[in-house]
Amino acid sequence: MRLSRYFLPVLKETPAEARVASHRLMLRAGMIKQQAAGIYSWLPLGFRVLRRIEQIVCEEQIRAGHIPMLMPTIQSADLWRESDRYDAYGPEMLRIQDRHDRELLFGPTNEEMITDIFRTHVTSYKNLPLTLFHIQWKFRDEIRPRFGVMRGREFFMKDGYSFDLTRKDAMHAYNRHLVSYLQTYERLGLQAIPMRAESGPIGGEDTHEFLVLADTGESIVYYDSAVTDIRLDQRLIDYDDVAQCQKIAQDFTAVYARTEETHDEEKYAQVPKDRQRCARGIEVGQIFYFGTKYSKPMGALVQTADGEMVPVHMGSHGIGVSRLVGAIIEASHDEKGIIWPEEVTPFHCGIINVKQGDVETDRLCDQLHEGINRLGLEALYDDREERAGAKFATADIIGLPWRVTVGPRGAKSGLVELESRRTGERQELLAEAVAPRIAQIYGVEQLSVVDNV
Ligand code: 5CA
Repeated sequence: MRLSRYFLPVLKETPAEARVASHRLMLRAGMIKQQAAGIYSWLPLGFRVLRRIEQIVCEEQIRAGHIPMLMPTIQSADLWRESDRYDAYGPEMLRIQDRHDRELLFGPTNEEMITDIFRTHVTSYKNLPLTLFHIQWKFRDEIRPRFGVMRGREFFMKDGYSFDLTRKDAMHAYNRHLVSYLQTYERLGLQAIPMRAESGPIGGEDTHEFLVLADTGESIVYYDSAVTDIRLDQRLIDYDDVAQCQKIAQDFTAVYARTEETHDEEKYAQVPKDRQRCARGIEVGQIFYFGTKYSKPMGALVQTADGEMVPVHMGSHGIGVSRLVGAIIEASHDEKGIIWPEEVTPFHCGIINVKQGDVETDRLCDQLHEGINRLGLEALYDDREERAGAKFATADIIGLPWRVTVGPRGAKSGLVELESRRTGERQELLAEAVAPRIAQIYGVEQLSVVDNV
């Protein structure tokens, strides 16, 4: 992509309203534009990152055996009356009336709708276990939308709903989600810690939030520092293996880690003093088991092997996809700008032409650009008639992990410079070696799981 033909409205000034790094950098890097409090347009660069995160979240759900679908954003109030949540949800719910005065709402979550789909089509234990998920926009009329996309009113969420015959089976769905979430965050370059939490309006007794530690996080958390040393051995996970998922979930959840709302001073006192930590974190996901809270009142019954009709056991499991964009930036930036992890970067690399108009330099840049494209990778080629300094500043803000700099001196002998945004390490190499090197860094031969759906 040639920057001269792209849409990248980078801001020179730091916007006054942005108080945390991710919000500031997303505005400065031309990723988002606020349209109303907590409501944003995703400009092309931001949209690319959002899509990449969505893709990874989707792939990991499919890997865990969960099935993608799509439900609408607008829901009928009557459905929420069946579960008794229409009034209970309060002012956070955006209520809408259509031209026939029918009551609708912009969905803040989808437990009722998925239960309705389930009761319409599933009647037997033979169809269980089942987990359906979608990745869709939600609206919650938050009293204090802030920090950009981190606490929006309109936000993008992966929400999955599990259906099982028994509580025991439902606990496997819970553990399976816990493990798949750890895997997802790890792929995104984040360490997220599962912490015992409160269930709020979703309901249920068992619930864990996933927190990324960050000074700018909105949640206060207490934990035993040993929890940050536990590692997932990614290659060995078999999501159908009940005992294995349970073991991994237990390894993580047995260590003290709780949000402020569920913090227990007595239990915390048993953690060795030198391992006690109180910190702030960003909640990037939450899993719930709430049994028959929705299936009972809404009549989502299944027949058991004995012919008995019983309400199905349910859980719901959410990942804050748009919030993750902010969380990743909070975890990965420096004073100059964003530093994208390779897994979610909007472009694989940048090409900087330090002397636009110089025949040799232009030609080499064109060659590089095409060579990278040909391997199925995407480069953002800064071909603007701008000073080199301005191009470097833009590159620093938008934070592509790899940058190829092409100048007239090197161009004479076919040499360019490859620089890592994270370490600042530079390496001079022949222009024809660049595309294969970038391909190697990204392991382009890997196939995406979603291609097989
Ligand atoms: N139905 C359940 C799970 S499917 C549910 O709605 N869970 S939730 O309320 O915990 O939301 C799931 C995730 O969405 C949260 O962990 C958080 O990462 C994200 N989220 C929630 N509210 C907002 C918001 N106002 N702005 C951005 N992300 C949000």
